Amino acid sequence: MLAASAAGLGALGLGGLGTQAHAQSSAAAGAKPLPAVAAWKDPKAMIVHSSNTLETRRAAFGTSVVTPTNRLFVRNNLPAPDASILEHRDAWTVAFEGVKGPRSLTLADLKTLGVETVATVLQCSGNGRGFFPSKPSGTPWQVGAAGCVLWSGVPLRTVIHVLGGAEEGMAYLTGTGGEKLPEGVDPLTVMVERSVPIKALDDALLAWEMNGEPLPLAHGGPLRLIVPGYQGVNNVKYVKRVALTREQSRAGIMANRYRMVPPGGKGNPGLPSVWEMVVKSWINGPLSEEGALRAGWTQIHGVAFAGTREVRGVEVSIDGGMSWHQAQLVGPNLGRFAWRQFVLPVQLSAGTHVLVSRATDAAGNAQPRERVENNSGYNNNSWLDHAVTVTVA
Ligand SMILES: Nc1nc2c(c(=O)[nH]1)N[C@H]1C(S)=C(S)[C@@H](COP(=O)(O)O)O[C@H]1N2
Ligand SMILES: [Mo]
Repeated sequence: MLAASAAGLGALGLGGLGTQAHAQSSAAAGAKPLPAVAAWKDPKAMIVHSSNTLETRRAAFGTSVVTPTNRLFVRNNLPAPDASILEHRDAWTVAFEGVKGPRSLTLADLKTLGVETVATVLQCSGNGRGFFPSKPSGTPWQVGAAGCVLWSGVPLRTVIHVLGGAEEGMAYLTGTGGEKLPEGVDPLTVMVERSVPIKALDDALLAWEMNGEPLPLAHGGPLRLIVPGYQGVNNVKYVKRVALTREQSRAGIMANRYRMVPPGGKGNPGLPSVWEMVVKSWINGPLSEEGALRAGWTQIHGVAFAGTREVRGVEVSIDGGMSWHQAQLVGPNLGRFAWRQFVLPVQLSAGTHVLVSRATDAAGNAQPRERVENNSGYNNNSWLDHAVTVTVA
């Protein structure tokens, strides 16, 4: 019986499944070391761009929905605060402003108000920047400045309600990060303070837990503002102030940076900010960069998400986008802010194949073939840029 099934597997060309993982670990051998704040990450799963920028390898996303915390990317604009801020998590204090009863609350206070869990895609707006031929400055992320995370905390709308509700005329929700700012520079040029339209209050969470564990420092512990469906930068870590405001923050990270600046232009508050994420997908396997694949059946798989919208479907092409096949979404569905894994079983013949995926959201928006050119390489959802070329022996 055993012998028969082993022979069957051989006939299916399943002999070489171990090759990829092996080649991956040797590729990581010469890489930069993990920074202290993220020393606990899985080194084989990460690309270390710098001490403040770690990317998940394309081969490391797996086919489950949730991205394990030790494989999730890290992006810090400023060095993370001292680890001592986690010694007394419940004593962490947040100032609430722009409400009828403004005051500070501790994390212990917040924990008495409510608990909810939401799955969201956390993605840096520069994810896919590495595919821009214009080589914008900034980390050349490919696909790995993203992950799907379970966050637990109190809904922000509950806190605002307890504090008497919003003051009249407030248009934005503004979060401020708790980093210690370098001396001798204008705070506005370095502080992490982001504003999002106040409608984000419907879904926003103040989270103290991710993937079932207390928030690690690298991901914003002890407390983080989660704005489901919005680009990573809006999800302020070590949040120390939450304000409902009439205007957007004047901090450089809001006013001039993280804007969709046409090529050659300059950032200014009149240009679109990187807020809601756009429909996007990419293939995570099979990959042949670590050795040729065997001809025969394979399961093409990847991830798809659409910001605040549900993914309606994903099509996959094995000929670079000339013909398309409907992929199957793989469960469980963790809600419209999470990503969906998709799979398409195909038979690949010997030769070179260009695999691409194209997602469509619930409103009918399909992922475009081309990226939108912009100075900083934001919001890249071009299906062509995310193509995977595989060699089959
Ligand atoms: N306080 C604070 N929050 C922050 C940042 C930061 O530097 N400081 N970086 C932002 C950016 S640009 C991204 S992409 C995400 C990255 O989240 P992660 O490091 O948990 O993956 O956090 C956002 N929130
Ligand atoms: Mo980011």
